[in-house]
Amino acid sequence: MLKIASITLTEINLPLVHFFETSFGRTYERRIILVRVEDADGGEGWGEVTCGEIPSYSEEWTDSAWVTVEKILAPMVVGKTFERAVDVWDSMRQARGHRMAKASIETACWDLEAKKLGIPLWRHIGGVRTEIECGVSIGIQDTVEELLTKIRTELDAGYRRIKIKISPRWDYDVIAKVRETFGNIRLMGDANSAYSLDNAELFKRMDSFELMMFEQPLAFDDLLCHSKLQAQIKTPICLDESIRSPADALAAIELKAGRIINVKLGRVGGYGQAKQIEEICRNAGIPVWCGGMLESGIGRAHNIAMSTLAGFTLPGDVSASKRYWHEDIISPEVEVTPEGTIIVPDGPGIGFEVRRDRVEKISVKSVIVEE
Ligand code: OSB
Ligand code: MG
Repeated sequence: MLKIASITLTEINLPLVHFFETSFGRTYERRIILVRVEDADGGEGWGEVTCGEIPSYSEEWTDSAWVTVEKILAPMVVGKTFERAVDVWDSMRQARGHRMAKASIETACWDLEAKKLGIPLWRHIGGVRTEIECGVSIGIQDTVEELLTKIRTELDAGYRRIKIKISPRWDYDVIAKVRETFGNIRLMGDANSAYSLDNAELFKRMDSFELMMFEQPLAFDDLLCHSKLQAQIKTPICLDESIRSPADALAAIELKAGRIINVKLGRVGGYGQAKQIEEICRNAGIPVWCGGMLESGIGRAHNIAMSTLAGFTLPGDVSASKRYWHEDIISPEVEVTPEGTIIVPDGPGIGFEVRRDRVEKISVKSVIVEE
């Protein structure tokens, strides 16, 4: 049983070790909202809003999420008693959308619940593995040479698959060069909706690269077009932005809009929704994997937990803290083995300690919502 006494929001600013460029643009510094839930017994749980700094990947962004959590969602949860963390989702049903904002509270409540039970979160959500496979997502670079150097570094570190971002000015020739340089590595491309069905011929030509998948080639709200493209190409399409709910997953599967799904805790609204999507996909024979949103250690810890669910059979965008930050906000930092895996921590809850001193140092504002 959880009685939520308060929810604290803290915005931290964290510069990335290296800028991250997608078809939407470049990010140099993250503005991340951390959420701490405290219950009546003084127990705590941590979550993170995974939205970006501008509403390009989704409608949510840092400042919109802040007011949504503070003014709308936290008041729906604070002061309430929940039988189980999975019930928290329902208490926010009056608010439509804003799934990343909702997930920050929901995932924090799961961490709180697992800590109260004294068990690791990954076990609590029903995870089945103690080690997860890691891949990396590499942004668009200034030159192809820089991209090749980065890929070399990540392969040497042991990562099990390489994802590169693609866009109309960074696609066929770049992939050709990567294939020519590294041969038959496990490689995929993420377009973040940069193309339209008019580009079908290009995708047919890119079938020859035998990529593991093309991630989200077309518009975020257009399953029908993805199904038309998938019917014309051999390479599996993986949906990211398009899948926000279990209903979206069911529709995508029925429409044959893709053959793989990337699950992000924030995008779908937390563990309750993610577990439903994982089950739908597992029953339909659709592999899923854990996507990333350049999270701080808190969001990353949640991604590690989610990746232990049975349906997560492909390497995720879950990589070491040091690829993103000079210094993370959790202890220990997330490390990847030379075999390209993360050993899932066995402590209670997310299994990493939040460094409160460091969070305070990089905090730009904080607010507490209580009864
Ligand atoms: O599309 O998967 C994406 C980062 C921000 C927004 C969207 C995406 C990404 C990534 C990075 O690909 C994944 C990561 O390393 O966290
Ligand atoms: Mg993506």
